Amino acid sequence: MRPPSTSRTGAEVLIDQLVIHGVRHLFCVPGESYIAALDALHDRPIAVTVCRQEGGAAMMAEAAGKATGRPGICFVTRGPGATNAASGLHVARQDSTPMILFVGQIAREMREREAFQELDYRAVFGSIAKWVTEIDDPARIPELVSRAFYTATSGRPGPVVIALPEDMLSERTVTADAPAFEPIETVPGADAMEKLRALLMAAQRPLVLIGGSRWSAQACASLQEFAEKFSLPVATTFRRTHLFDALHPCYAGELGNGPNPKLVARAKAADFILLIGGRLGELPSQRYTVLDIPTPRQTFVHVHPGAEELGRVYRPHLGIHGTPTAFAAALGEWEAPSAPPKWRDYCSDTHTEFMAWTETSTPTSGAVNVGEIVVWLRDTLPADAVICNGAGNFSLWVHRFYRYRRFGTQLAPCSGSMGYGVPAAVAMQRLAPERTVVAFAGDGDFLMTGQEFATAVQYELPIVVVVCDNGMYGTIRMHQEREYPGRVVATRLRNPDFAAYARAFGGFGATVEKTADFAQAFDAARQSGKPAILHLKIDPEAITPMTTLGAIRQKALNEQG
Ligand SMILES: Cc1ncc(C[n+]2csc(CCOP(=O)(O)OP(=O)(O)O)c2C)c(N)n1
Ligand SMILES: [Mg+2]
Repeated sequence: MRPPSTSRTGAEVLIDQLVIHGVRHLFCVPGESYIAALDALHDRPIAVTVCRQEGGAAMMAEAAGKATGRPGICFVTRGPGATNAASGLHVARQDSTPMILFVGQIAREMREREAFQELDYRAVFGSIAKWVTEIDDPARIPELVSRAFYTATSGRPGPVVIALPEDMLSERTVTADAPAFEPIETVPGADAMEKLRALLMAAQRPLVLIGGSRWSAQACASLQEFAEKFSLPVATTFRRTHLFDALHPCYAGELGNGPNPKLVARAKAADFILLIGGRLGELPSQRYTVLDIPTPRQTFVHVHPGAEELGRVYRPHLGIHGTPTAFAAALGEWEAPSAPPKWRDYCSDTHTEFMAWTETSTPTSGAVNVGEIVVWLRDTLPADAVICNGAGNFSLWVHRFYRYRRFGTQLAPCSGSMGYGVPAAVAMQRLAPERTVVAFAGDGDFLMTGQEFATAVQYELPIVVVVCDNGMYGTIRMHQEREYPGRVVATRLRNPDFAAYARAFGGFGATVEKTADFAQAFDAARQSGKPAILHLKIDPEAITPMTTLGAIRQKALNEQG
């Protein structure tokens, strides 16, 4: 840390603080508004990833935050840079991910004239971010940046936005650094843990649901041990599948989009639900049908790191304010029950149902079956491979068949944001060059941030992007056929040759027209050592693992009479 007597620019103070807070990577699109901060990065130990669009940069920072539990850092320029970054900021908000977005701002003396690209960031990001501020005085950078790290990581994590007036960054100041932040645990009280045990032991059909953020490999292991001791079925919520080993005999499956109907039935029939870390939002709650609002009919215990989340939607019978990490550690201290719990068979039946649901892909229309490809990858990839994806029906096959086995092997937007897979993969591979990183994307999904493939090429990141091309915004077409059968508007897509796109960017590209050709294409992609795109030609009829587009349309037409 610098002694307080050394004079530095605001930008130098800022970047020194980031180093002190443990930042090793940041993601950005440059702008003249924060050129001084870029200069301060020139000789400081932070790896900079320059991106092609701020939405991609912000999603990369969000993914880094999700993967590490520490704030992902993004730098963008004012007005257009900041508004482009909003897409990644929103993922951080909905997914409870710590993230800090730094935005270059016009010089202080020009404020309130709507100077070039001037925006009022407090107003613009007020309902997305946990906190928005603008730093006027370079001497206060240590204080406000420290607060940003605490705010982004504490309670329910989320995004923070800090605007940096250009002239403030180049002003010299004498100020002392703030020490490194320490994420704060909220530890559940012994009282609450005792009450929980009594409620659990009175149950007949208990179910544990886990989700949200603030987990760790250690917490997942402790929770797994607890589930084992008590023979408890554990389901993960939408896109939090990596929190529990899919092959563990207590795993019940993912309560998400397109879930196993048997799991939904079990959740609805449970007489005791222990929800740890998540909010049970619209998708995992199956459009708010699993728990009644405000008073669930099941005995409902809610454990959440954000005090304001407890009782916000569902009134818990017992609310426990605690981080999943601290709560899992507390569960780890529990003695096993004196006799095998009465729900032991119910637990193993639930796991058997999960295994049957995910064992082999369902038949689909066309020559490429995404489910079979996912099954092949799950049997082939190392256990620590990271699977990334964005939003679209293609992801139904990924989530259903992959069987994530380890903490940190999934990067997917609970917020349902298209375009997430490629930037998440770029960020992950940048953070962990030794790991295998695969991104699944739809044809619509891919081109929302597909230009970040150039970032993968620039940094020589050998990600493999699997583009599931069905020539449409399939999810929306599915809804269209359901609600307005046969009336297709704005969902057809005329696509480029995605393999040629990859090659044009300097990567590896291959087209896959039959399921059986995938393995060879994947191996060739890995052997090339380059970022790769595998372009899968999907029959548009193959709209979900369960049905075809034609069947959906016919059903809707029949219903209309
Ligand atoms: C940023 C964003 N814009 C729009 C949507 C609405 N939306 C959800 S899925 C979808 C279509 C996805 O198409 P594609 O990526 O081709 O996947 P498919 O459903 O065809 O498999 C759209 C437009 C969204 N979720 N996110
Ligand atoms: Mg599509």
